Amino acid sequence: MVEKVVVVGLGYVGLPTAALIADKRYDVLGVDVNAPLVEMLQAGKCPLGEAEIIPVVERALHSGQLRAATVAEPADIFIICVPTPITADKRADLSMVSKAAKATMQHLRPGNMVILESTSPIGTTGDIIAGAARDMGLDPVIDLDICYCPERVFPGNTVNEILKNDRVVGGLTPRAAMRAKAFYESFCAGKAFPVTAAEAEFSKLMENTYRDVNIALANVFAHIAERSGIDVAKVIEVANRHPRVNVHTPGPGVGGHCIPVDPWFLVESYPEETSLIHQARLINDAQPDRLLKAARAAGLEAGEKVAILGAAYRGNIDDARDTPTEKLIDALAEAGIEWVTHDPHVTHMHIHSERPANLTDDLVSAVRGAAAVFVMTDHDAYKGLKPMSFGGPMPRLVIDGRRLIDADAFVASGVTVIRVGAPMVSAADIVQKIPA
Ligand code: SAJ
Repeated sequence: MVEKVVVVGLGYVGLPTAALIADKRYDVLGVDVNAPLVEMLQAGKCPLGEAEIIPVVERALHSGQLRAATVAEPADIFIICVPTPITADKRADLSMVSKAAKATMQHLRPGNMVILESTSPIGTTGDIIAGAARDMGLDPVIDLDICYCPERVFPGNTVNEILKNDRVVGGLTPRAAMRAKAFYESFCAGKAFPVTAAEAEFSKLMENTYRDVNIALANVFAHIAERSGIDVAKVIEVANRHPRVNVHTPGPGVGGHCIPVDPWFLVESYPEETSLIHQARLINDAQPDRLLKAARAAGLEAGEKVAILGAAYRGNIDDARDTPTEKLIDALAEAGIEWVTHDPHVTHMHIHSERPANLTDDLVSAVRGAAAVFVMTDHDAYKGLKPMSFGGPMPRLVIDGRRLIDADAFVASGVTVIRVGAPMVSAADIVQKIPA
């Protein structure tokens, strides 16, 4: 018998997951409260821009194995993939999980499996999902198999990551965990590791917090290097030759919908145990402001214009959610400096403060008249960037948050270059180094 799966939440994770499950000949219904999105899917079109996702989603839609609707239906398996953002005061906002749980529960029957994939504080599956089941008169342990199975998707490589990564499958009961393991292994090549739901919730938060703290450590190493006149990149390269060392890459801050958010879930629930995690968050969040302070110290003034290269939070993707560029824009606005943002991939960007991003995909017009250029995203388009790409008069300053540009060429063109984790270099420094 073909099992029916309902996926609630058709975003960056839910939609490709639904399509890949449909590809394995499950009967899949994707549900989302966003009516225009559902209409687009009903018309056979994929709303996501990632090249590998589009054919998978459109094939699933055209075959009829994947349908889309704004309301759920009875099914065998329910997967909840809705966002779990943080509030302005850094608390987990689980309202969408609660709403999705309630909407799902109306269709639940004994024997169903319910899986939460959204990143959540420890205990959420037991509290919210099992709680909603109880409210419907179902016993969450006897009548249902309730699980927490976190996604591990790296945007830009979504399809591969869903299909190939190992999974952690947490059950409220051992039976639920083993059922989830069989389900994920039926459409993923990766292995699924059964644990409890709380262990799986903690694992997801641990994975992303591990990354955030390591990036913060790399940023602190960069600060030390800037103070001591040493190039951190060179030191990281040799330090990483140690077999048990893997220093991460310092940068302009940490963006995306996960890493800057998830550690706060631990900080909120365990304030006394998480001073290291809290501090790492603050260090990473302060990076854009640090770059601006360095530029101000090098002479950037209020009333001047700057160009920001990169809106995306990471290289070669069109995703600008919680990007460090947003924090830079806010800091620029507060300093009375004007900005234009260039990005070859991002076409729209939501800024919480509602400030305009002034986005363009034309590099020459973006840098025209700019006193300084900030490199914020590691897009391939910026690798080895040379002065001639600016096509006109040079800015006084380039602040390279990603260590991407051809710094020597810019300095040779009279530009002062500030790089994360390296001493500032100006044309005057080079002249001084020329032996008499
Ligand atoms: N970054 C650095 N230095 C580094 C690595 C990253 O500054 O050494 C920055 C990036 O530029 C970016 C931010 O950190 O702004 C986050 O980037 P990321 O490479 O950690 O990628 P995400 O946020 O797209 O994906 C992460 C992944 N988690 C881990 O690698 C532990 C992914 O597997 C998760 O599925 C995803 O979070 C998620 O959805 O939770």
